[in-house]
This record gives sequence, structure tokens and C-alpha cells, in this order.
Amino acid sequence: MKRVLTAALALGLLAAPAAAVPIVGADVVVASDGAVSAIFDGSDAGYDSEIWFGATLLFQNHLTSTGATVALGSFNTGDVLTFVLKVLSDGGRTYATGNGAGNPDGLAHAAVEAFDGYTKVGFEDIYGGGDHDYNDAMFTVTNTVPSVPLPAAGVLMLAGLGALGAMKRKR
Ligand SMILES: [Ca+2]
Ligand SMILES: [Ca+2]
Repeated sequence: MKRVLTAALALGLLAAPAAAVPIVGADVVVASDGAVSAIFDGSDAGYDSEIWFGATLLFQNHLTSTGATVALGSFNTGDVLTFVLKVLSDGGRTYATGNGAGNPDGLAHAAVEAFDGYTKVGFEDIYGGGDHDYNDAMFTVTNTVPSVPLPAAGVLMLAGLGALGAMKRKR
């Protein structure tokens, strides 16, 4: 059981901050019909990276000023907005928001935190999950909410570890 807990802690799945909890692997979903903007919130990272929305370069983590705002356009309630981190210092690898199924390592690389009327998104820039600090490129998206993520690799792994623990306890 101890090993199960250790593994779960390593995955960051048991870390439970008190207030709004950033959800790793959530989508960014439009809250109500209307305009959406993205605002750069800074970066704590060694790697140089860029945040893209479709074909639009929004922010460069070491060059853009905090507070810089880009209007993304007008959207409908429930639209999923996909943002992409391009890690210039790592061969231009790209990671999209969401459950990570299409990412090079198959892992979720963005944490999405709910606030009143907006979300804050933080990317992890290291292949394989890195240090999971999700502060390597950060931005706010107005008029959005986080989705409840579908079961991703980490959740399934935890379920598997739990089953292993249960088997051990039975013996
Ligand atoms: Ca960092
Ligand atoms: Ca990191």
C-alpha cells in the first residue's frame, strides 16, 4: 500500500490544494456565446517556448510582457479551445491542452484552473512530464471553464495501482 501511495503522490494525483484546483488534462471550454481573449501570465522555465492558438502565435514565454492580451474571436457556449505549447528549446516539440492523447509522449501537459468567469492555463514544457509544475508558460482565457477530463493515462494507472493494492490486501 505504501508503494501505491508513493506512486500516486509521484503522479501528483493526491495533491489537493484547498481552493480552486488546477485540473491537469482538462479542456478549455467556452462558458457563454461571445468574445474570448487570452492574457499572458508569465513563465518560470529554462526552455524557450511559444503558445499558439490555431495558426496564431499568441505569446513567447521569455519575450512577451505579462498582461499582453490577444483577442481570439467570438465563440459559442461549449466550444473547446485548443492551445498548443511549442517548445523551441526541445526541437520544437508541441503539446496541446486537453487529455494529451495527441501529444508526443501521450501525456497531458496543461493544467486548467477555474476562476469566476475565466480559466488560468499552465503548461509543462518537458517531454515525459518533467517536474509537473505547470508554470512553464501561463495564461488566462476569458469566458471559459475547465472541462472534466476524460480518464487519461495517469488515472487509469492509479486505478490499476489501486487494484494491485486491493489484491495485495486480500492475500
Ligand atoms: Ca517551471
Ligand atoms: Ca516544468
